[in-house]
Amino acid sequence: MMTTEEMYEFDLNGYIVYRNVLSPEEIDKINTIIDSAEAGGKRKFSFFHLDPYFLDLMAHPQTLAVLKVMLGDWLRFDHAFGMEMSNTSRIPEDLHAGPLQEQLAFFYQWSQNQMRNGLVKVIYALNDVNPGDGGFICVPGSHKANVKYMPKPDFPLVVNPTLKAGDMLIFTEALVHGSKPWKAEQRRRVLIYSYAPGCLVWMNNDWCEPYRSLASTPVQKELLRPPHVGYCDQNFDISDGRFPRASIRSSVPFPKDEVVHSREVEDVYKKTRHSARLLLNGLQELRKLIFSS
Ligand SMILES: O=C(O)CCC(=O)C(=O)O
Repeated sequence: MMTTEEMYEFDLNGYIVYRNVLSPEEIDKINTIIDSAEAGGKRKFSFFHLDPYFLDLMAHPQTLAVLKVMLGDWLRFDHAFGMEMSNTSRIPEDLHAGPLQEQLAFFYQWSQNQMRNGLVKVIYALNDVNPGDGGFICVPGSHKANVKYMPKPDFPLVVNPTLKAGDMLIFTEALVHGSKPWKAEQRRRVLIYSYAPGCLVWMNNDWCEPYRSLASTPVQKELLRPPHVGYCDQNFDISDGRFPRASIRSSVPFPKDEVVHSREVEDVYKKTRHSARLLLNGLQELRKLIFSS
């Protein structure tokens, strides 16, 4: 969930910081995995395949509770990558994204007393970001901009949020954002997870395919499902020729366990209905035999 103050802040700025989401032990663990696989060292790097822990992090309960407010009950995971910068990296300053970009995958809207987002990104900071260090920058409020204009990174309204290692920054891709070269002695390393409403995909969904079989919890499985309107899944049955009912999966998937329950109930219901049909057919055959003899 998000408090009213948090919603107000996110609505005003287009991003929000949650403090101390990852413990020092978790940060050590992440860095050890990345270092031992020699996966870091690049401006953008892949890490998701390195350890099942990264699937657990995808389904972090505190993060999901916030994302449910931003993306609705059927949210899905889209893709993830890491970023690393040192003060010798040659990283061009950049600002990009903004409202209604990327074939409308980036949007922010508030209607019917509810926040609605397209793609949303979660940045886990693995080191402190002090004022002026560089890294993530954005133009607060630009997710609601009405004038088509892409400011330069030295635009006076650009901010470079300060973070502590373990903090989580969530932003809507409708926000104009980007990077500034890194100035601090200590290198910058972040993990970035992207999420979307259930029916929206940004990254080609083949990206998620290798991880589906590795998902170890119902919530992880739900997050990795291909994009579609949440309740319309493969259980959608039109074999009886009737117009499909959109209530086949009526309960929302997570973070509660109810989806497992509803799927099990649905499976039992289908099997029972099938057996009942077979029994009925058998009885009719029997009846024919009795009355024709
Ligand atoms: O954190 C950064 O340096 C920039 C991240 C970014 O631009 C993005 O994920 O689209």
